[in-house]
Amino acid sequence: TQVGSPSGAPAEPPRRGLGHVAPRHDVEGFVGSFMRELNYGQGVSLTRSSLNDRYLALARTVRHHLQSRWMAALAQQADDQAKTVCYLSAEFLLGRQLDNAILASDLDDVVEEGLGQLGLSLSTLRAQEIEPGLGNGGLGRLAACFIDSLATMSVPCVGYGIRYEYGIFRQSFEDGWQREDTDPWLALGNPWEFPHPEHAVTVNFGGTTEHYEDEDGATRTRWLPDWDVQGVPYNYMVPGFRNGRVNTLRLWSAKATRGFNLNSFNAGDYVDAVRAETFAEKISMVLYPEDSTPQGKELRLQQQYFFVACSVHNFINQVLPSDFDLHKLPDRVIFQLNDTHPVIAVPELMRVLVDEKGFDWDEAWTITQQCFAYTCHTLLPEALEEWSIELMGRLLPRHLEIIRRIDEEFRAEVAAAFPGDEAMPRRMAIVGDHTVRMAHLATVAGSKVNGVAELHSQLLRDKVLPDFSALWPEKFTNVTNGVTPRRFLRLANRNLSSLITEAIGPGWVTDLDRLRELEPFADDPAFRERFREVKRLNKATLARTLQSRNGIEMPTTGIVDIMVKRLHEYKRQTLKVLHIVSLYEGVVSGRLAVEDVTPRVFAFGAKAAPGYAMAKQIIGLINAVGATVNADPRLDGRLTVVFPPNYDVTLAEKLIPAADLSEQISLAGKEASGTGNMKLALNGALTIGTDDGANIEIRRLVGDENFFLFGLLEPQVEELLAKGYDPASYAAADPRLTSALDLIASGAFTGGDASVFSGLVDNLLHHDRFLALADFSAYMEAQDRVDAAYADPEGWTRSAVLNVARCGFFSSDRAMREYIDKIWHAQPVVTSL
Ligand code: 6GP
Repeated sequence: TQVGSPSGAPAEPPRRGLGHVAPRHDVEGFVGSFMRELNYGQGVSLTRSSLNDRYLALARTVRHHLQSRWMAALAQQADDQAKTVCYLSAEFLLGRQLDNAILASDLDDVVEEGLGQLGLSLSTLRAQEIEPGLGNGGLGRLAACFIDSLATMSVPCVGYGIRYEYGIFRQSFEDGWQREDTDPWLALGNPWEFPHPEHAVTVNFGGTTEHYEDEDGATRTRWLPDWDVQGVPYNYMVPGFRNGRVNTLRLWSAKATRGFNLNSFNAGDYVDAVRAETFAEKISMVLYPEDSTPQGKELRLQQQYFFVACSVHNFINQVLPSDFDLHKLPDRVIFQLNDTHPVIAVPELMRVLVDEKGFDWDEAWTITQQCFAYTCHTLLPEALEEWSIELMGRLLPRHLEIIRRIDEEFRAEVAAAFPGDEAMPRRMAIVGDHTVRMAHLATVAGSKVNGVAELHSQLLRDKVLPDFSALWPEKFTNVTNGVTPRRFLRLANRNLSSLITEAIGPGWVTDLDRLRELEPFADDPAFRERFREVKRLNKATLARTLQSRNGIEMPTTGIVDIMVKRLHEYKRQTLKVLHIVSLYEGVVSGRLAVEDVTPRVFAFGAKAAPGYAMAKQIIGLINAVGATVNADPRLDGRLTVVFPPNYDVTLAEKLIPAADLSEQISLAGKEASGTGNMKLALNGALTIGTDDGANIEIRRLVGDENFFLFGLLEPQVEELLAKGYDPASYAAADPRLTSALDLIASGAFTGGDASVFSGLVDNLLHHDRFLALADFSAYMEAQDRVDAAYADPEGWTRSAVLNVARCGFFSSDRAMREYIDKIWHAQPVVTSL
């Protein structure tokens, strides 16, 4: 057997036990190691060191503990010949690494005490870490939760993605309008990655293909590309929770195959000298700031093929032993396609098997179909990626040929299964008139296709891919999303974690169903009082964070009402704004007595895709309404809008534990799952939500009486749209809605300038694609129920405790078990600590 080095490639035969020295797990060992990192890693003395020096030294000291397990895990994985989950994802939204590494290696006390002896504070150093923003939202964060769970469950997994030099843009507000700046997250050094340039992979693009006869007289194809780049792997450690397991996340960075042009340089043409480098490196330069709506950009297809080609090559040629029999590939790997972004891996594996490894087409196709599975994360038709045939042919001519052959054979299969139905093969085609439909390719190639919550999986079968589910009903399945309890409860909410552990012991961290044992405590007044104390502390922490991060004043009394997610019309931040405007309008018009208004803090966090004009308008509106409402003395400080810019994982970890109320108000049938809804419920927030995505499952588990349901159901939405939706009639029917819209349209929030939001109001009155006005009255009524419930602190706390106790199902550990059972059939490996 061969032993993989962390880069995946074997160096020399193993001599087990001689490979590494384990670091000491005590304060003295920690202090010595920290000082060595500071002195000899950073080259500074403690007294002369900067904050960044100290942070880097701390991170490197902590990482020793993971590295030592990482090496052992990789050696063992090669020995075990275990099946590996290769999670292919264009996004991994990791969040900060330091605290998770300390937690995973059980170093909390050692680090606190060690730093204390040196006169340093952990909280100051941890604030120095810049989070890697390598994802847009839910899809990328889910990938990060999944790899955390797989490591914690000792399942061999490699996450494969892109090391974007600039992650999701930095958001700031200028006069309330979103401004985007680059995110130079690598500028101060990144102690969490390990580059392995010696294992760079060459990735080809463009050119043509040619047919030739091999020695056996068979016709084969070769690709004659006309340009290439290199993919350099950067490895990240993915530690399991105190189980000795460390998996790998391998992110690829693009580099020019040849260095700069010395002749041009010597001739003084510096721009030309670096042209090739710039051209190559742009591929991994920046994360597309899109969420759910891809732009048909050539660079995006380059990015997708780039990381997927590197990953397939790495697994087959560098991770597997060199004598591995590729006929057995399905025993050793499953490539999980995180939405359509990595689907070009399907023709790539075919190309590798047929063109490079000499397999017959049919044999290769049988293997390929067993090696892939596809998860869909959306229902918006505009988010199902299609690539123009012209672009695909120009960039990846061999892949287009392969896709065409897969498509032809598939259409023949459909025609045979449904004789006489000519429309069906056309509807199901992978290659349409002008485009290649990546979701169809993924469905044809995947051994399984899954949605991410029950309703989503059902709509995927019934509405998005109905023909496919008629052809292959057994291919379709559901795995409801989950979130990692390590980051989003144990680390983000230490106060609640301690309270839970005190009540039921520490086992819940890796077995979240055990939160059920908290149920009886919901009826214990003393426990409820401590639970409220936890919320109070978390609100105070949030208020301090907002103050120091953005100079924002946040009251700490009243309902903390939180809506955090990407800005999108289907998520309906506008509905939330209409609620706020209506309360405000009620008070200033005298319809509501101010003392009858329940004090609330409305907290938003949301980035809008830079090209999404309406989303940016909505951000402007939230800020304009906030500025007016917060400053109006007639409200007596009862309503406060806070909208800290640049919502990211780090901020989420502060907002979520402080929440009383979780806003999950998407139009029914549009939110595939949601995962923020799970994090908030697990942290003791009650949900006000529609019958959509995972809300449905949350409500079923926590009980109707502990959830504020409102709004149209998915079939009612369909019905209303079919018979013709007239938003203006809804506005006319509810005077509160008329007044709220009038107030916005009047310029009351824009210093009298009525033009600023006239487009937004017009759009609501005349289009309102996501039926915000149709759900307004029901939403207001549900908010009245919220106020009434909050007036009874004991009842509210009881509900909050029950939300925590009953949401253990939403652990990503459970989601991973389901993927393993239904889709991957991988096994955990035994890891010795
Ligand atoms: C998101 C879905 O919008 C969200 O509902 C879900 O919880 C999350 O994926 C994880 O499954 N989808 C995306 O972020 C996306 O880009 C193409 O979909």
